Amino acid sequence: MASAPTRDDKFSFGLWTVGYNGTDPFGGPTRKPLDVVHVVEKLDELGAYGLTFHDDDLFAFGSSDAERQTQIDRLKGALEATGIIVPMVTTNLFSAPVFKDGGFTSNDRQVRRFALRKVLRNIDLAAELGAKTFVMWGGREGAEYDAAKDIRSALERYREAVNLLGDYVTDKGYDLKFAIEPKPNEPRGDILLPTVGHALAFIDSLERPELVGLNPEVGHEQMAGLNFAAGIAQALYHGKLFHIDLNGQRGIKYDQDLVFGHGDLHNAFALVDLLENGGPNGGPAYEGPRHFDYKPSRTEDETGVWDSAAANMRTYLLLKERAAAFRADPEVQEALEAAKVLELAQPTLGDGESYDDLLADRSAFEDFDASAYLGGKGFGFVRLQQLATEHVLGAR
Ligand SMILES: [Mn+2]
Repeated sequence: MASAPTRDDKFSFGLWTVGYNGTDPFGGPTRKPLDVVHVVEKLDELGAYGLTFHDDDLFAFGSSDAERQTQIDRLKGALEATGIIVPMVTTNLFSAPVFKDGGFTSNDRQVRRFALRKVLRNIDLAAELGAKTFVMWGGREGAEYDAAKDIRSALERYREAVNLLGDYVTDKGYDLKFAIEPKPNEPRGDILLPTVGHALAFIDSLERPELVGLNPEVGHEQMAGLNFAAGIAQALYHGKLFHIDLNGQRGIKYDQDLVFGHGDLHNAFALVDLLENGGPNGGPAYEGPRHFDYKPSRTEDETGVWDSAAANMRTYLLLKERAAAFRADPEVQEALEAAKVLELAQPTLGDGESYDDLLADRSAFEDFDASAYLGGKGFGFVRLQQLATEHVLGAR
């Protein structure tokens, strides 16, 4: 049952994930801080290939240049010693008090200028470390009160910021793309670009849309009651799945950041099936990092931290194995055929057919027996879903 993870699986973890000390709004830390060198060594031991981080995860907000450089050098040493890479870097524009009304979209113009400088500095570091993706999660870009934020101005400032960053990486010649991470709420009452769909429309308005894609997170879409696998399918459809945050969430509530698969397991199965088997020739539809953005529960000690890190990867690989078995099952193939799943790929109009041709086609309307659908012509979608369930449970 599923082999151990290897570098080829492209599993990566945020430094803030395994490094989460258990603090929540109702209680302080339950674990001591983890050193970055130790984290890199443990992730290497567990079979991951990448580490990601916010600037403030590596060196505390307000660090001197010397303190910052010491931490960067320590990280570089650990990367060199292990072969772990940094596929993605992101900037913390949410923890420090200065960002209490956001970074790029704070009502305070001086804060917006400071936020841009913080990000530009971190983009230089991302490029220096060879990261290919720069994630932007605007957790504080939002509001609690409708009168307090002019949403159209806020979106225009967001756009101004991302356009500037696009100019910067282009002028510097950096091989770096941006990935916007939507989230509906928390910490703000309402966050700008709350879902995959909102972010896709925003990206279309940018001066360099080709540089900007998405970093959707399982729990964030599910907090809005949305189907994550379906959102990922649309991101892929628009060529905008630049990165992905895998975790678990149980319904519409606070952001749980559970282990991948410890929430909606059916949707996690559909997601892995899509990522691994949804490509044009049945192969992977997505080639980037399988990045885990989860939080080890505050009930766990350090053993529990590494057990949960390993659980993310193992669950992903088990689902990948189950998805392959699902696709290979002749009964599934027959059920897919009966459900006309493949027929949806066939254009509705014939080659070169016009609306005049359609209007002239009596079989499409006058002679079409729509009444046959009452009591007949079922699709068998439930049978198909049960086959999927049986594969998830290892019963087939
Ligand atoms: Mn989350």
